[in-house]
Amino acid sequence: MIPADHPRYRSLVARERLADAARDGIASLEGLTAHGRGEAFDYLIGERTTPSAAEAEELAARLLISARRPVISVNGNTAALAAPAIRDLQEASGAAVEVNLFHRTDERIQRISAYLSGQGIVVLSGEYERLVPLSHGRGLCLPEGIAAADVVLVPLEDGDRCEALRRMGKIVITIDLNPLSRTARMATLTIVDELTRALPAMTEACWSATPGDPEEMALLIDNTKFLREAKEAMRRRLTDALD
Ligand code: PTJ
Repeated sequence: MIPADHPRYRSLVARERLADAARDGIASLEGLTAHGRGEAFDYLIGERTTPSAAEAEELAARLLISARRPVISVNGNTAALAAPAIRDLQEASGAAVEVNLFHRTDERIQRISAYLSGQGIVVLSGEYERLVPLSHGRGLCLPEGIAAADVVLVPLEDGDRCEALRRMGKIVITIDLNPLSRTARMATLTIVDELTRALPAMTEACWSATPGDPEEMALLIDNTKFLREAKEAMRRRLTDALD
């Protein structure tokens, strides 16, 4: 039992949730280490949403509500940490939700889909096909889901798939606390913020955003600006810590 007045309460609860999800076969064991990397970068950015990330979240919301076929790709960590927030974002954006895993087994796909459905999320189902040009499990996706999407949100992603989706002509939005990662550099738009802060901010923005042409919006996005601002925020925190 984690005491609510513990100074690291939020972080301890997230860890406990992920550990439980790993025991239940939802999160992968590798997902636990990926979370640790995310926490380290969150420390560096001050465990807050920077103004630059807030701007990226608004842009992402606008892309999602403007898309012809928006899809949210959900992996084990995202399901474990943020199922209610995914449900709210699905409602606000009208996006389809596809379970898509790096450490892929049919059993995990089933377990995560059942868990998300139980949380009120409408989850795509069907026969996965190798429609993303990648040799590992992430090449498999749903013809009516990621394969047909024009805008894909891929939180906590791996760089290869992000790059492959871009090569397929899709607009790719990621949420990744590491602004140096390949994913962060390959995406059309990177939100450098913690998943459970970013998703509710996007949902709120969806309700008030005005739709436009996603292709035109994407052309105007300067993702390197968002990455530079995140790195600058981290550098400032480290510099201040030296004083
Ligand atoms: O469930 P699976 O099998 O699909 O596997 C999921 C993981 C996350 C294990 C898989 O996609 C993976 O290995 O991802 P990476 O390559 O470790 O990338 C995850 C990125 O997300 C890293 O750059 C982390 O810093 C970042 N990250 C981790 N936790 C969070 C995060 N970013 C935002 N919020 C978080 N909570």
